[in-house]
Amino acid sequence: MSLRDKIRNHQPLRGIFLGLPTPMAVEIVAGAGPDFLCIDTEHSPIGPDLLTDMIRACDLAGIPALVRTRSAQAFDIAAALDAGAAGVLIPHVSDPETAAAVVRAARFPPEGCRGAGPARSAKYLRDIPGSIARAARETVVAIQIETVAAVDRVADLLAVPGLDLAFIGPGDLGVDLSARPEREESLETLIGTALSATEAAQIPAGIFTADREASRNWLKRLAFVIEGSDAMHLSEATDTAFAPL
Ligand code: 3PY
Ligand code: MG
Repeated sequence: MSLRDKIRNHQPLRGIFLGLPTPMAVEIVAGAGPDFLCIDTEHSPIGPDLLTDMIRACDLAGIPALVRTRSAQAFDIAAALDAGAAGVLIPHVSDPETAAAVVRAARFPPEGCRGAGPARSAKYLRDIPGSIARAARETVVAIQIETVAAVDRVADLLAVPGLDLAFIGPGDLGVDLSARPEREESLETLIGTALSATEAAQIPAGIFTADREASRNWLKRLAFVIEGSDAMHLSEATDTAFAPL
């Protein structure tokens, strides 16, 4: 079953962000058995060449690769999907116009205007019709709700056709909230507002969390969690292993 179908079926999914710029990180983290991996090009030095090799490593491990794009720009979305990603996670989508542009960039006609070409996803020109049909069935389009503006317009955002997942970024949402002294709600209240809207709109929701216990709790309400990153787990493991004797 494709990752998109699992998301649609609300099958509980746990993934990890990958920011270490090497396919070796994919191989190491894949060994832990995540349901998907999310290669993070927003907060890492992973460029297009390396991105392709890291997606290849995910394919070899049999684990679907999402790519968190550097931006909501069409060329960043096309680069990830052409390289063979199962889907894209777009950071900082705060208005319906941007969400609609993301869907247009990620989907082939008639839903969007993604360009067809001799990419890895199209087996280098050998299978353009097949790749278009596969994309229509399987490409995951996910947006991050991680600004106060996004929560304020969350119902409008989620009304944009073609979205598969709304992913809450508590880190950036908290940073944005703390820069707005006029706003009296807590971070938890904002997250609650966003999640209630996803439930009302019947759009699957996910969230980032740094630790296992929080993840266990979120999975009682949501079916999609990204639990830390490779660098985060490496630092924690190293701190524990190298604690003073
Ligand atoms: C955030 O918390 O801001 C994130 O982007 C996590 O994915
Ligand atoms: Mg963020």
